[in-house]
Amino acid sequence: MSKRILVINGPNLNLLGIREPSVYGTGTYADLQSRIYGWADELGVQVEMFQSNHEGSIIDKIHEVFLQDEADGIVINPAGYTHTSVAILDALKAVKLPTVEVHISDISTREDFRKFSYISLAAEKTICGKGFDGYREAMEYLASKL
Ligand code: CA2
Repeated sequence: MSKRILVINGPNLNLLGIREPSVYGTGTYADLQSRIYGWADELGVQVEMFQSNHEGSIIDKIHEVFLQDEADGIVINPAGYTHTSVAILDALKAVKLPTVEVHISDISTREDFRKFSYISLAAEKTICGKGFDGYREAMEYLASKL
């Protein structure tokens, strides 16, 4: 059976392409979805995409795929929760699914408050500053590892 990857995008990423194109590019969330589904076909993996603006919904989704055995690995861009959420970190540590963290921008060269990521403490790998292609790199990593 082909491997199953859950791609989670956090708050405000549904607005991609609408504001801040100099930071996040001009592609919309729908563009990101179609690229990710295309990469999944190329890599021979199944992908589910989930976006939420709510911390608890993201935690519930992580629990759900673990408890119902619906994913073999997780790609997550926690957006603003990257820098605040011990609760998402705890959820990822609890389920122990191989996780890759992705950021469209390079958080290491932006404001100081973006330099620390709670999520990195649970992620096997963090990919920053590669735009949408960072998601592909994360999917390739999980596809070759799983
Ligand atoms: O670079 C990334 O992918 C981030 O995770 C994006 C988050 C930011 O809080 C992180 O520090 C880095 C913000 C996503 C907000 O997305 C927007 C989309 C359109 C317009 C405005 C914001």
